[in-house]
Amino acid sequence: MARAAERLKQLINHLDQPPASIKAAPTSAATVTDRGYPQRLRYSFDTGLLTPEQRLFYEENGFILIKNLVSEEDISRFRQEFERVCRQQVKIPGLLVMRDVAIAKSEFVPDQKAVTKLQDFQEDTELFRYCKLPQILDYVACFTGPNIMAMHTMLINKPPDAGKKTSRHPMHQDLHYFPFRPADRIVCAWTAMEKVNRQNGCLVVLPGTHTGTLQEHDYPDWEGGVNKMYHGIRDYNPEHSRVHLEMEKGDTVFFHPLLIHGSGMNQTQGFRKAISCHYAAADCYYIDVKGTSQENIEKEVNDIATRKYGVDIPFKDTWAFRGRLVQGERLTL
Ligand SMILES: O=C(O)CCC(=O)C(=O)O
Repeated sequence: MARAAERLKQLINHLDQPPASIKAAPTSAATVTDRGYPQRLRYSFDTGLLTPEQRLFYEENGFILIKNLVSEEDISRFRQEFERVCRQQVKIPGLLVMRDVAIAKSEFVPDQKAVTKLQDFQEDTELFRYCKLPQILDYVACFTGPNIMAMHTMLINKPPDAGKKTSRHPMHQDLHYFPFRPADRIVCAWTAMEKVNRQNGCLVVLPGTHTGTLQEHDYPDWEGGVNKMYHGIRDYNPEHSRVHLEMEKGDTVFFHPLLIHGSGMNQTQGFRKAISCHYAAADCYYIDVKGTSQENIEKEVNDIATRKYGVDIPFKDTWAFRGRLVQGERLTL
């Protein structure tokens, strides 16, 4: 076994390319040799952290789960900060507080609808500490390279479902939301803030779908209603194999922005919390989404930005404005 791993490591070292040529290489992770190994590793870099097996797993599946990466103490500090935000004890510039369409039962503020998500917490020093945790960034660099921007931050608080199934998150690809590329240099880190399982609505992923293309997204036609900005893929193969990512508190999954994923209904009485950040290589570039399937999300984000700031802000500027350098040098993003 050890010899096989060593041989695989040599093979990977041999096949690895510097970042510039990897970006340009017209390869596919689906190309395999007769030994079953990818000929070229497209989705990750050898920084010395991931084992050859872990890299191959990500190449083939589009995600990798790392156990016990974030400490109890950090998670409890993030929880406390979340609670302070919900109780409106702090006011964070730019923070978007999203509430469930159907659930009028809040954890901390009883007369309010449940907070389902905090988005854009880049100005909250305590929550943003998550995005800068060295042990997270060490893994992120395996997918982005050394210059890293934190582009999109969320604390997701899936409430107990009130019977309308609104706590579900439809199957989607995160790239739908992003006007920057290349997709392979973007990665999401998602950390369970408590035990997550099928009962409380863990993440569900369709392994290998990161090798596909960006699909059309829109609001699903759900009877009980859909939360704001929860777009889903219009059409995907329901027969595709699925993995339910059951995780312990502190476990972290890293996944590719084309990986089709979502999460189920929360059938428990507790709120299911997770904290996450999308990172991108600082030398990613913005694209114009006019005329593409992303026009609908561009319009929705622009409307929110106009309401919030009272001026028209181009889609890519809403990202440039929220993005923060967390390692290395800020380049094109
Ligand atoms: O945490 C969840 O339930 C799903 C989160 C997610 O996929 C997203 O917000 O893009």
